[in-house]
Amino acid sequence: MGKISRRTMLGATGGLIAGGLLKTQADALTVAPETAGPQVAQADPTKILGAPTSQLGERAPGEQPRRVMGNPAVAASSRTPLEQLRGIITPADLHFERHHAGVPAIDPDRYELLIHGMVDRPMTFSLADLKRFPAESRIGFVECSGNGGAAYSRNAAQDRSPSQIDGLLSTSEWTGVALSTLLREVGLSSDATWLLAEGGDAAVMSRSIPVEKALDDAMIAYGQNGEAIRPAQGYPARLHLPGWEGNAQVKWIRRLEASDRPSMTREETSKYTDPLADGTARQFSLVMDAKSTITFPTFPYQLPDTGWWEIRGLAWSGRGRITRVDITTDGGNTWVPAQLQDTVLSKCATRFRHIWNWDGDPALLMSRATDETGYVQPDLETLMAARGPGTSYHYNSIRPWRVESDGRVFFGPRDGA
Ligand SMILES: Nc1nc2c(c(=O)[nH]1)N[C@H]1C(S)=C(S)[C@@H](COP(=O)(O)O)O[C@H]1N2
Ligand SMILES: [Mo]
Repeated sequence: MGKISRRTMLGATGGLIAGGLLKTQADALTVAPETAGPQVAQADPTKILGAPTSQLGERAPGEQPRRVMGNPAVAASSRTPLEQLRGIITPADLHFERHHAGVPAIDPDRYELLIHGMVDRPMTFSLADLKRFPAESRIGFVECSGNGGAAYSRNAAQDRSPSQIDGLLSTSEWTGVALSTLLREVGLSSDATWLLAEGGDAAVMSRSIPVEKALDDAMIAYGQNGEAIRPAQGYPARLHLPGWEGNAQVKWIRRLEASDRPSMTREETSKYTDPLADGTARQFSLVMDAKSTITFPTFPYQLPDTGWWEIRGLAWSGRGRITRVDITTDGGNTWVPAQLQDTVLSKCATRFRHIWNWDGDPALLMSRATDETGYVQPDLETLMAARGPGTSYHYNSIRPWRVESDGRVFFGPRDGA
């Protein structure tokens, strides 16, 4: 890095004025580009007037993160590029998508949410009605309970990035009306114990939600990161259930029916149940267990150099706050606490960091999350012993990332294979 002296600084500024580059306001206007948008990078940006203001901002030309997806024609999901993001918030246009029958186009003026069943006053709410109630905002993650399936194997593919493994996870600030507010409005019966939540898409996605959760922190959300919720996230309104599996957070929500039993829909009988090692299956495993993954350094990155590197990652739990994340750089022989980035929120992605001096030897990096209930993220063997080999949901085992001596990073504990 070259040294900057006060003299050269003054010289640069002096040159701009002495060269008479911008003499008048009119000159300034002629050099200003007509529209905003990606600008050709200038060798010396101090020598030319910058782009004017615009109505809609754009990303820098060299910063164009994209959702990770397979064949776009048939893909029913796209993943958040976790390793390309900073902090905890997912930009709305990079929020992962999972839909079972496409993204419906819903006219916000004709949208209605019906709440009926075991209530005193069945009612429909327009979008304007929903917005008129006292609003609340909370930052929380949504994670598909199928997230991480690629890691649930002793022979998992090694050329996988964090987003390819765990990219069905995103965090937004959700704004809407507390579901408890709407249930008070309709006079929910004290005998009601479940709500059937139904979406207005071609899948007519339907899930049974315990009233306890509905009255606790459930929200009918119409806002995402400060603007209207995106079509892929459920425009004009979705059910947000902080910390619970993505599937139950019904998008494009059009109906809630109060009942004294679960409806046993397809999504909670044939799907979204977890086979267990003893041959039975568990149902309504709605809470997301604590989980974490390193997002740097990870595949496909290659560390160019030995020395100091900051290990970075995300941890989250559906039960509350993350209280600690431990890091190992020697394959689990020693664990040390990572630094958690303030502010740590309940049922929200939490950023962790750990400074590491890489000596050039092969290293096995892992992170292990603990939440405020004392729950500790299990390793793969422990999880497999509980769940058995069958395909399932809720794959939250510790993610190992292997650094080879040439600096390349791969998923999984073993090399070669
Ligand atoms: N109506 C409806 N709601 C739905 C779905 C759907 O297909 N239709 N998919 C569910 C699944 S499986 C997940 S993981 C989350 C994904 O939410 P997102 O696309 O906003 O990330 O929405 C859930 N809500
Ligand atoms: Mo999902």
